[in-house]
Amino acid sequence: MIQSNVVITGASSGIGQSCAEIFAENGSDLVLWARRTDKLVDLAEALKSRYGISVICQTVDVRDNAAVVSAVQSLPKSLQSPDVLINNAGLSRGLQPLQEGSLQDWEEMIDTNVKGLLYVSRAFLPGMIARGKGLVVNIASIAGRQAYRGGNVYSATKAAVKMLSDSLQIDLNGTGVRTCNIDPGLVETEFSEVRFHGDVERAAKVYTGYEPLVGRDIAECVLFAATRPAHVSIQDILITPTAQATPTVVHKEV
Ligand code: NDP
Ligand code: 8X3
Repeated sequence: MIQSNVVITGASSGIGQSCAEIFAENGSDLVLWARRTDKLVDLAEALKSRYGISVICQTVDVRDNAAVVSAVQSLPKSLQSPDVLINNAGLSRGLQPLQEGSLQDWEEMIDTNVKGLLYVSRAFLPGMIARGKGLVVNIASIAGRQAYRGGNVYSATKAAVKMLSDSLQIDLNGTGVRTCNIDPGLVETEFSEVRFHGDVERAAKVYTGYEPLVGRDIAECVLFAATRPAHVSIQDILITPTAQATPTVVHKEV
């Protein structure tokens, strides 16, 4: 059991939901953010009754800095400087070559994955630094390490996340606040359904012919980083399915 409070962005599905579950199992109190309030509330009710923890749900679009700041300010003081902040909210849209890309898709990815992560970090970090402890986890991606066909803007946002994680290592050095960057490969979540604008069949094909990661695999990495002793910093994790070597080299049984 760990005594901590944990803020998770993008907790309404996938990796964020798994993080909520694993920290709840370990006795942490939670602050859950996403846009889909109904999903957050259902998850919160289940976790509260199963584990007796406290959960605050906040409907926040991380692209809206005013909403981010106001959500943080409305939290009880102790939760404004959490033990763990998980910057997980993010998405990809489309897989077209750059020359055919949709500006709307690009803006949504950049505003969420990069600017949203910055807004959330800017709002929570001063409190965490004042406490002199805490962990920021940034969920980046293998896509930020290597380009693949059609990944262009999504990959660029995740390379930006990785660079922001590296920058935080330096900016937070000496403050007691740690940073962990996690680069997952293929994880079966709502990710591909969102990427393909609701095309469920196309999304399902991304995860067939091999055993993909599940949200829990990533949540276990986050929990591991969060439960190291204070002198240990897990800076960087690359985690893929065993069948995946690079973003595009994936061994599939057909
Ligand atoms: P999901 O689509 O299942 O979850 C994405 C989460 O982000 C949802 O809870 C969604 O909630 C939230 N979200 C999206 N946009 C916003 C927004 N503007 N404001 C607040 N919340 C938002 O996908 P994953 O769980 O897979 O994705 C989680 C993270 O992991 C993302 O950053 C993704 O890029 C990254 N990742 C995923 C991989 C994969 O293969 N699945 C691999 C590598 C990285 P709601 O819609 O309710 O707002
Ligand atoms: C998600 C993994 O390879 O589909 O970040 O881009 S990938």
